[in-house]
Amino acid sequence: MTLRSFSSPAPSRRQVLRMAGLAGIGLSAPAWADTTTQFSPPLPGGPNERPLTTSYPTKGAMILQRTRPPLLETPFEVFDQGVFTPNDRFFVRWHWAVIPGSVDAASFRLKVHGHVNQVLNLSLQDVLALPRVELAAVNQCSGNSRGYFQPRVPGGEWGNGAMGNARWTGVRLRDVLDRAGVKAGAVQVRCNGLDEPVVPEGPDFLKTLDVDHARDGEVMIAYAMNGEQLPLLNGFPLRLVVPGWYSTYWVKMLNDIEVLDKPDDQFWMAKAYLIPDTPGANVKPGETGYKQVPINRMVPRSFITNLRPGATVHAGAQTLVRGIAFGGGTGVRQVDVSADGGKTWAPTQLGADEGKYSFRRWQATVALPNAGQHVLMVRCTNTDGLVQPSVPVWNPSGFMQNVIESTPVVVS
Ligand SMILES: Nc1nc2c(c(=O)[nH]1)N[C@H]1C(S)=C(S)[C@@H](COP(=O)(O)O)O[C@H]1N2
Ligand SMILES: [Mo]
Repeated sequence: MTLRSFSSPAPSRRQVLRMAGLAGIGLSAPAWADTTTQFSPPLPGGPNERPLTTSYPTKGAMILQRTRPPLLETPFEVFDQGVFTPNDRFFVRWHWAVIPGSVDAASFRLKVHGHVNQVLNLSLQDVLALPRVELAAVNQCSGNSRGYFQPRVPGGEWGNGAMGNARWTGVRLRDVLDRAGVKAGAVQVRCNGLDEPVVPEGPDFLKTLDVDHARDGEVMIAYAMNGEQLPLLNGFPLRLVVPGWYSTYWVKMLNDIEVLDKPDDQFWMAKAYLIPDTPGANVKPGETGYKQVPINRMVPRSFITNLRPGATVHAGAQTLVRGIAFGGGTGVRQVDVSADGGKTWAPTQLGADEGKYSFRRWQATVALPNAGQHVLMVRCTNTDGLVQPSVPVWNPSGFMQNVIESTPVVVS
């Protein structure tokens, strides 16, 4: 467990006002003319070109996946720069396009209601006054890498950049629930944000955790990432952080928490974000009749970040290979590399441990004595002993991909 309480004073009134000011930016749809001329690498089923955009507020160059609602992917080279993903390059994903263009920090309220002793209407000051906790955790979309699924599946066709790692600061969800007083018989906790469906019949985006999970002391309501307020597009002023779980549960612009006395049966829990209840969430294309469960904990992944597919390296030299790994629902035990297409593996050296839910850097040197085509591979084993599969994951929603990545290189 890496949660550490802080005794430093709560942010000053000036800081809170600055939060309000910075959030007052508009969310205009980007003009296509603003996209730069750089493109991200093609996906197997297309498109061959995904433009970079710089026209979203508080964001640097991002791969434009969709404009309404905004889906922005982190260009992969960003992951080579450090273990934390900068806020201005952190990916963005929303389900509905009605997203407030500004949030007033002074009048914002977080409501806690339902199966509780006392309804709460907390101001940001009230939230900031609760014990402060900090935790590094990977935020990864369930559909990260969906664009590589073959056969192709519908959905946001992400490359590998629908993930990011940040140091989150906030308060325990448990502490907020305890202030309201959860009544006996409560079973789940449902979270809602300020965004809304574009049509009245559309199901509002709501996500729900079991009450024991919500009260585990790790699930937090974050008001800062990497030491700064949340960018509006990443959920200003408050978002849920559910360490080790896919980011569909990490509700942004969180303003409503409802304690339920029966299991949530609304669309986003009962119909969407279900995975096959099979090992690794795998099924065969066309297969039917399997049981489904809500997606939950992440699985281990690892990536080479300093060599792009097709990179040229010098024959005979010791080649530095480095990257990132994460254990998913738990920490990284080991990261191995292979320079012979997976026949033999060698351990890598792990970087600083930022906590079990964080990215972990790794590096190794590999000898590539012979000229020609080679395939480098990297494989993470987590502290539960779970290891990445050598065969790609497949399911009709394109969730939970974590195949061992292959990076072809040319030795010359
Ligand atoms: N309010 C709200 N929160 C949300 C969503 C949403 O549509 N609305 N999408 C979820 C999904 S599926 C993802 S992948 C993450 C993305 O978080 P990010 O945009 O901060 O990277 O937000 C989650 N939280
Ligand atoms: Mo997602």
